[in-house]
Amino acid sequence: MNKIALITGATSGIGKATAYEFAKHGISLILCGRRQERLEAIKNELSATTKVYTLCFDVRNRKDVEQAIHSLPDHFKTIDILINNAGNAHGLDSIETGSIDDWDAMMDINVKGLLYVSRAVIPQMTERQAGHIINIGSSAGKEVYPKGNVYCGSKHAVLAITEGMRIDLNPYGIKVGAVNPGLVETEFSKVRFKGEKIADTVYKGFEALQARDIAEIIYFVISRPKHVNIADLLVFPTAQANSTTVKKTNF
Ligand code: NDP
Ligand code: 8X3
Repeated sequence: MNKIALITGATSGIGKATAYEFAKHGISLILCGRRQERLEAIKNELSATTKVYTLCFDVRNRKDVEQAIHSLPDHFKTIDILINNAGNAHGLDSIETGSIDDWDAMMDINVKGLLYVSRAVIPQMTERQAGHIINIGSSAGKEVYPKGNVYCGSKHAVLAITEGMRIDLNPYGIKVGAVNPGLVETEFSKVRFKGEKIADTVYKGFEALQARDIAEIIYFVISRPKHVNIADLLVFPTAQANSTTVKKTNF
């Protein structure tokens, strides 16, 4: 596929798996994240398969986002596909004891970071009247679970923003949609629980989704014919029925 995709959060989990999946299909890649050494390692691996450019920045920093996108060389400036994936949960606490730093991180990264990147990338799409944006939401954007409060709020916001983008970008023929996974075994819980032991138990006792499952779905979404836009997609592991119902065996 002769296209260029920009993926945020490409150093780990769903974003990294999407980079490998897209590379298989010959899509040129702009890979973003804060961990430069990981970006370099992925670039080294994938450069044999496709063209790769890396951008190291924190999506929370509006100036850095703008500078990074504007610094792209001419042959990477035409971004056909934007995967807004960077994000995490920080903490799992009841609202009355929640950490305000965690709340700031989730709103700044999952919501404002997604907006900063989108605002920097969209104008070249509207100019060309072409493009495809996929926002990685979550089952947490459809259903609130105990102690999920602010993370769920950030993902509900991602879904509202996705709908707003689809309406506003409709005159330009730009596709916009959300992919909303349930439990995916990535570094997500290590980040949420700040390296505490409980993170190791989250995906135990059932077969969780893997990052490559979501990457394959994202490739399916971006490879539909021009007239087909998958607007919203919810995917659970078979063992999961909703945010609070997961069939687990003892472990
Ligand atoms: P990972 O922790 O494995 O990956 C998160 C990615 O986001 C990393 O590449 C990280 O890169 C990047 N990132 C985090 N903070 C920032 C920041 N401030 N600036 C730039 N990049 C940042 O988790 P997942 O792959 O699971 O998460 C990817 C997305 O999927 C998130 O939006 C998450 O909410 C969503 N999701 C995850 C689910 C799950 O169960 N795992 C389920 C549903 C949705 P770096 O640290 O290098 O900056
Ligand atoms: C990640 C899924 O259920 O851990 O968005 O919040 S969950």
